[in-house]
Amino acid sequence: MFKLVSLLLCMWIAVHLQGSLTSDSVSGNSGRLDRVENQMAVLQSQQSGGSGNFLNIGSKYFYIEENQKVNWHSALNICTNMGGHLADPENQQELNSILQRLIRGRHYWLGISDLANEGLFRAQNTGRRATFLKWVYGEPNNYGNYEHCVELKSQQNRPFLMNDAPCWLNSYFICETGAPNNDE
Ligand code: MMA
Ligand code: CA
Repeated sequence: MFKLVSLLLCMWIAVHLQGSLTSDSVSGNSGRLDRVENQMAVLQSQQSGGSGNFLNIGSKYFYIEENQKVNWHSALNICTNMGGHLADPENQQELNSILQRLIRGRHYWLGISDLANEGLFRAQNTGRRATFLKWVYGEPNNYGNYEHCVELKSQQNRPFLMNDAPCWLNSYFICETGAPNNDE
């Protein structure tokens, strides 16, 4: 009799445990985790992104994130939360000033993608076709059919140039703003 009661009790516990671990609650938790991670990233960027870390080029300011790697969409959120947007350098002078500061071997997200139309690279900030694109030889190649976000990368001591890469990859990133937020 005691065995039967404890067996029933175990079954009851098992059913309830399973109920609380449905795929719904697991995906809900990972969504929450994503948001927490994103918020952490924003706070870290704000901490390191004081005015001193913005690079003034002409009328623009660029912020180069070197402490944390995130996917393209998180990079977008972080730059927006910093009061700017994921960078889209518009000319060689802007690009050169950025390139000097990048660390070789690293990859940096830019605010350019062909997520809306394959093969048509748009600046995220304006939604318009990106006018200044400097590709690595052979790029963009939409490798594996899943490369829709543009990064800066350098290979084997070659200069940093653009490459289309999978948006879900974690990389460093570059934000841009008209005026840096000195309050952070
Ligand atoms: C990697 C990746 C691609 C790039 C190729 C170039 C294998 O994929 O970085 O985006 O186009 O390398 O060889
Ligand atoms: Ca590519």
